[in-house]
Amino acid sequence: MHKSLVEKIQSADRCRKYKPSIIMKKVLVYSIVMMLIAHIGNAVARSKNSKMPDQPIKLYYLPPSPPCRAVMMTAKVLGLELDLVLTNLMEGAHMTPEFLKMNPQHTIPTMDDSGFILWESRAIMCYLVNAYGRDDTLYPKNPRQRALVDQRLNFDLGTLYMRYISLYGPMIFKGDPMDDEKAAKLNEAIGWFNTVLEGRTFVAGDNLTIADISLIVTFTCLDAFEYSFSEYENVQNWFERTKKALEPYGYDDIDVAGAQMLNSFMKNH
Ligand SMILES: N[C@@H](CCC(=O)N[C@@H](CS)C(=O)NCC(=O)O)C(=O)O
Repeated sequence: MHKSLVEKIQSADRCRKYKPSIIMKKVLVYSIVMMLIAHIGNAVARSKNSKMPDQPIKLYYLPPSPPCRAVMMTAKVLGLELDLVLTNLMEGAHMTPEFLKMNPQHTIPTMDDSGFILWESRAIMCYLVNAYGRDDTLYPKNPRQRALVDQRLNFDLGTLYMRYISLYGPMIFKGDPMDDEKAAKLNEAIGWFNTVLEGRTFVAGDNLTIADISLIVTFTCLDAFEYSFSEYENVQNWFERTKKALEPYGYDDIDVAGAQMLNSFMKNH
């Protein structure tokens, strides 16, 4: 059956009338589909490249604690969100059955990354870079470069921080006076560190690593306690450089603020 001329004209008119809007709809649907594809593509790329944890990492901490401050600044440099769980040592929050089940050594910082529990600040810092670092600059994969970072971390754990806490622990927590013999031991360690820094920008080379972050918290405390180390020129220059490098990553809010809390704690004894 042939359409009548009138019907043909009406049909053509309908086409003219609706064609632009159909095209617009198609363009709209196409754009939405393309946007969705791009969005999903970006999300996939993000999840592939940026290695972010599925949920914020829990960190049991207390603001003045030097090893907690080192972990918190490392997380900031890595762009990691932390779920900070205030753990009041003075109230025994680290001695509860739940805490001891997690960390029988009852120390902070303690980390819980979706059920993976870790303590010892330097081990946590290494883990965070290994697991979530976009690159390895903070903790190099090259065996010799990594060995230098490890050596500095071990020097901090076994020597520098030990001597610092042996001097300042009794002063902060018991109100003891300065012990000159312990101060001399601390100065000896600072002197070794001064020699290691000769000709270096940061402790293990040309760029900031977790060893700098671990070591600076001790010097931030000494600075807050007005313990002079300016005669160690390399240390003083490294301290200024590292402070600057960490300024965008909470140096003032995390490290200086925490050290000042310890200082007022000591003074109020
Ligand atoms: N070497 C450990 C030291 C941890 C540590 O001694 N933390 C203190 C607070 S700054 C603590 O938890 N003290 C409570 C306790 O030992 O019971 C680290 O770097 O994480």
